[in-house]
Amino acid sequence: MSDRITQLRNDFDGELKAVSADAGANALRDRWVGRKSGVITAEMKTLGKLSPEDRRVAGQRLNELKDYVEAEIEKLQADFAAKREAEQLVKERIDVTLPGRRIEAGHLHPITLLRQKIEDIFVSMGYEIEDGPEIETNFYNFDALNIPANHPARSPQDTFYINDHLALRSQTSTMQIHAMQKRRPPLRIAAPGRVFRRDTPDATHNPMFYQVEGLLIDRGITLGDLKGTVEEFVRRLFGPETRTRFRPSYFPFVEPGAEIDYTCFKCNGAGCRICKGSGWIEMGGSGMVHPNVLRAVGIDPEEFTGFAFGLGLDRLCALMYGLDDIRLLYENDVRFLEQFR
Ligand code: FA5
Repeated sequence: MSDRITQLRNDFDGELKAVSADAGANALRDRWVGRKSGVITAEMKTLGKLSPEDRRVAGQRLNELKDYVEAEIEKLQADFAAKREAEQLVKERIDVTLPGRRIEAGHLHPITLLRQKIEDIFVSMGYEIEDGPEIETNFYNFDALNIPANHPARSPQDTFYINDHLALRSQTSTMQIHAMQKRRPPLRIAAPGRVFRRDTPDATHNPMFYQVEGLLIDRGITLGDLKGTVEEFVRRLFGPETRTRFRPSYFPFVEPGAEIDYTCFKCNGAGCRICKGSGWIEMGGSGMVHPNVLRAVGIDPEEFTGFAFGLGLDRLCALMYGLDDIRLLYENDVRFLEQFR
């Protein structure tokens, strides 16, 4: 029996050496000390055939062998676990000296940047910034602005109607009426916002675009004040060299009315691709507020006069950044927008 137990231990040692993974260690334990069919368990069962003295000695040695087998397998499994952990540490090692990954922060849209710049200029000139509804009644869209019943601007071909009485505003001039209803003159407001027209989209037209309205009402305001204010605004936006010119034009809500041009910021008036060789760029409309508009909001045109102007932000933005199509501003292509961070 003694030789047999020595042989068993040698066999176990041989098998132990051949195990190379956790699963192998578990199988080895089942094979040697498994309760049902383990080699040592089976050997224990044969002890009954021995004499009492041999049984005691052999039993003791088999128990020692069992303890040995269990301890060796446990040691092997602990080795495997340590090896696994060491490998994992190498795999997951972090080089803390590497530079971090840059987090992409959001940024403002070019139209928003321009709008903020324009708002800052108006505030520095003593204007208050106003906001107002994008859906308006016919009173704000047309009647109060002295737009006659047969005017083409009222036609469904030009304006987005919601029903007979409501439409999307087609110009920020509607804000003049809200501002004058809210407060009494003297008043100075600038109102940037979105406007909507049934224009066919092309490089310089979009059905939704931005305007900013300026309005000043006080006693004794003249066309000279309008010109001085617009000239100062344009100089603050484009630099001290920029000049403006006024071309007579018609808008129902002003009298007289004028279109505003300014010297091209690119060529300074010499003529270039941006201003199509003319040296001038059109910025928007303006004029002295029509007496009928003042009357519509209960202001006496004999006592107060004022001027208003409305500028298109999209074309301004396109010109400033050298864009050849204003629709780029609304396509939400991040490759385009990322250039403005
Ligand atoms: C007006 O909208 C007047 N409310 C301006 C005004 C205000 C006159 C106060 C007098 C007193 P106009 O329709 O010309 O005017 O538009 C002004 C500017 O809006 C244009 O110069 C242009 O820059 C811009 N604009 C007009 N239509 C579009 C469009 N479809 N897409 C992009 N910009 C446009």
